[in-house]
Amino acid sequence: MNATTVSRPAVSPQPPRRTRGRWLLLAAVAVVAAIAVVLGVQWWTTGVPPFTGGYGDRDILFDDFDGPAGAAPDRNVWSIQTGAGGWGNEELQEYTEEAVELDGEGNLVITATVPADGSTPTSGRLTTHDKWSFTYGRLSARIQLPEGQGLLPAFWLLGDSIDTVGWPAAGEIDVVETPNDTSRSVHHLHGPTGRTDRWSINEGVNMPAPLADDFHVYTVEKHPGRVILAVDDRIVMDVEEWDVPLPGRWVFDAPTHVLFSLAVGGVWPGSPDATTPTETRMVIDWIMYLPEDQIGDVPIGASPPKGG
Ligand SMILES: [Ca+2]
Repeated sequence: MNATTVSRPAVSPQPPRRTRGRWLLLAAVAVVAAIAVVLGVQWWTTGVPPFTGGYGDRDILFDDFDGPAGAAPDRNVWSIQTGAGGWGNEELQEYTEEAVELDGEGNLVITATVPADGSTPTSGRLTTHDKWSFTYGRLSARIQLPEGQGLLPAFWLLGDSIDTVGWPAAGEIDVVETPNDTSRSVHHLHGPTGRTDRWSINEGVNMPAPLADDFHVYTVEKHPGRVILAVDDRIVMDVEEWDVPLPGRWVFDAPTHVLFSLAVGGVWPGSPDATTPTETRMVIDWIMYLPEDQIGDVPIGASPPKGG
């Protein structure tokens, strides 16, 4: 063996200053990129824009729908959605601005008009999307539902991520729907299975009297891994994350916004017929949100304290 002396270049214990600066810059860029990716993924999957802290949850939403007859509901909270085209369910109506208005007596009214001559029905749909949403807590609305062949009134929630991940990945909670008649209330949760498929949990509950006869309080409560629905003080659905059929995913621990709609026709209720009234009204007296920590002893289905 030949003992050779390998001459190595002198290695300084620290990289030269310029190299170190470059590494620091690279590291900083990597950290910023990682944060951007995390925030972007969060925005994409939950619909919550970064740095907003998840709008909604800390705010009490209460709308008594006071205002002059014919006025639109508060534009800071509500957007009226318009248009025809079936809305994904082959619905017949065209949603118009005029179909959604305050009645001057403290109610928000959606009017469905089904012309006897068979021309296009008109109706209304409104949402809090991009204006108000909540992740956890209790949301209630006092509503007098309409009924009639081909009518589908609904109080429902969609995940705020609907614009990015689409349906059913964003999740849908149907607090109450009553296709055609109101002797029975129908309730659904819809979520994603795989990339495009959906899971559904459905409940139909017979009512002692038609819901259309009077106002009732419809409630959704969202807690981590749990959704509860109620008609007045009666719990009609109580679903936990574990109840979702595998490989379905639970997507409700994320912000959801509110929709009220009165659809006409379509794949579920079927078309209106000669028995359908020319004009029907879905009347909403109030909507109220309580954050989780303020539910306390307030019984489910309770009305808000009046006055003020
Ligand atoms: Ca009211």
